[in-house]
Amino acid sequence: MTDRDFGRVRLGGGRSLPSRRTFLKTAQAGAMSLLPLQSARRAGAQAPSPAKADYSIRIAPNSLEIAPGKVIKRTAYNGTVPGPVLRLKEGRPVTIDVTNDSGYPNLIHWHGLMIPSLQDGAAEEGSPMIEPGKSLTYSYVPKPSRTRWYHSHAMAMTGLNKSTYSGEFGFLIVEPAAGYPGAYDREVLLAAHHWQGHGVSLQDIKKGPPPDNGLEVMYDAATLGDRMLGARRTDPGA
Ligand SMILES: [Cu+2]
Repeated sequence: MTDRDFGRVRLGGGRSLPSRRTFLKTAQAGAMSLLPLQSARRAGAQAPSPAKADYSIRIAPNSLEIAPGKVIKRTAYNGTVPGPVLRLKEGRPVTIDVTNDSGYPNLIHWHGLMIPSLQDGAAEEGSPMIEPGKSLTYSYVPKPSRTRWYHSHAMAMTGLNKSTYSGEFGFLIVEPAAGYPGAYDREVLLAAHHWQGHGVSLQDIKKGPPPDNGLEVMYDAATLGDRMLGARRTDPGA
């Protein structure tokens, strides 16, 4: 990790977590930068609005009919599961606004990227949580290239109707700086997912005392894309 890799996390409500690099710059500027800010505040001036992010993601609940009469509740990114495809370029800085309307503390993890901990979207690595109703801007330089995914890193624990259980994930593609190394005709992105998980003990699903009493998760439905697997086709002649 180098200084160049440090980005900045902006929290909704004007709070800011400066990176080491930003902090050093601010410290060097010293009182020179503080004075105009205080003057502006006294005058009631508004802080300049931050530049528009490259991507915006809103985490919010919605529902989807995955088969006739079969409606699932989910928590989607911009209303869809998987969320919007994020197609980034290796080495090109990106900013992503995330608004948390999921109803619980949340954050997004950018899976498999070598980026600073503050931007990584994993609380156990030091990334900040986004409280309900708040926003945060992630800013980092994506690397290395590969097809990956981004997903909630909120701990669902026994709440099997939140976080990745409820559909908070999407494709994260980091294109190589030098272009694609291979040739293909078409790119198809398919996401499989299980829905409506509920915990069952092995005693519930096996006859007799099980070798252990671990808690298993069972699901009511599975989808490929937006379609439920095993749903009866309704078109005539099927
Ligand atoms: Cu991950």
